[in-house]
Amino acid sequence: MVNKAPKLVGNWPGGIADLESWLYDTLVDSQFCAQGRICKQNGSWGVNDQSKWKMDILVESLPGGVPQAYNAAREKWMSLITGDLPAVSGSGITNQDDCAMPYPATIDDLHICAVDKEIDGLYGVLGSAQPTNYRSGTGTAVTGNMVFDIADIEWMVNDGIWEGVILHEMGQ
Ligand SMILES: [Ca+2]
Repeated sequence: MVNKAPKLVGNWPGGIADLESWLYDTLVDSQFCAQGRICKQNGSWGVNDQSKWKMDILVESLPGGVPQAYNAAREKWMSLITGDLPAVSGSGITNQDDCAMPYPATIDDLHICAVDKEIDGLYGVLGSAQPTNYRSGTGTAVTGNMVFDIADIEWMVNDGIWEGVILHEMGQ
């Protein structure tokens, strides 16, 4: 959980605007989506790529959300994490996350569901994130769930900290 904290801005070497230059996988529309939401996923979602550590994301935004920022944060994490982990069968995971899309058949290497919700209005709580499933043995995260307060997204975008906050929460 994060509260409004200007110090978040300075936590990311290179600056938040530089994140756009990391992008190499665009977002596409998801097949399943709750009414009134904008649902996106990375183009390589569900693909088993053993050449690198990969994060798959579902972003289920409300109007006013900024799904592209999640992809920028995702690719920043992918650039920071080296190696590869064993893929995990998504059908073996029984606890559902907050997303309308089900898990992919293959999770390689980490699957994150990010949704916008009404939480507590402007400021206060901005969002929260937690791992929801782990690999047996190594204990590395397989799935995670992120929630952001739709009331806070506009000012975070305007202040230039939105991507930084997502990055911070993905690291939880
Ligand atoms: Ca809030």
